[in-house]
Amino acid sequence: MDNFVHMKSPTDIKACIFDLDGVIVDTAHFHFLGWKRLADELNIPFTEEENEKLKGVPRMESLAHILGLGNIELPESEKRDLAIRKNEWYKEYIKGMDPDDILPGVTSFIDELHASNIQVAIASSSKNAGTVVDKINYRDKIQALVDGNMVKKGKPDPELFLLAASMLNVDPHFCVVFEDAYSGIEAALKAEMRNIGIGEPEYLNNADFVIPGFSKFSLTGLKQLYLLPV
Ligand code: B16
Ligand code: MG
Repeated sequence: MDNFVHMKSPTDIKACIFDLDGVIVDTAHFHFLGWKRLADELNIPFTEEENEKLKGVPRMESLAHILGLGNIELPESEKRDLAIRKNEWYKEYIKGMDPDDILPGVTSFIDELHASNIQVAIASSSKNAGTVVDKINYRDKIQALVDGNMVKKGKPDPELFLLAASMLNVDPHFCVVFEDAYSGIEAALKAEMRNIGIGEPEYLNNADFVIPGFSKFSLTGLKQLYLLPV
């Protein structure tokens, strides 16, 4: 934790920006299943631990990482075909999703933010983010959605988060990012936003703070972490 950054931070939170896959819903697991299936077909060893490095990372970069594990070099057209296959499997996996798939405590935390006039956005590297948001009926819960179709660079580049802040018309220093991916926390740090890792501290050692999930989390708890008045 870098206290110097926090001391410079404004004493207010005006917006919370949520990652989607692995934070609001457990689609991170479906991404893993898709990549694992592809890696198995290519005889590339690929574990859940290795997959941690791919969380938040855009599709083509994720594929390049997996091919690198197997020392496989392919022409662009073949890489595109493989990425399309993984994406078709992923779309199949998310087909049956509905609001019951929202992770525990997320909606009540977001409702609490709205009640305190804190704006809410989703910023996801995924080009499928809009589909997932529709499946869980979340359009009305957010003031902005930024996805992988809207930016040139995905996480760890800060572009997604900076675009979300500008769509909300909020200075990045007044934003808090919630992320399950190391690459996502990197993006938040580059955007100079406060950030909370969701998951295991072991994998999120770059985050300001790490929590296991939202079931026991509240706005008061968030403010206390940053020593803000409650
Ligand atoms: P797609 P997030 C990220 O979404 C996923 O974590 C990552 O595993 C995936 O490769 C990336 O989106 C691209 O997704 O292939 O659907 O465009 O975590 O930023 O919400
Ligand atoms: Mg994620």
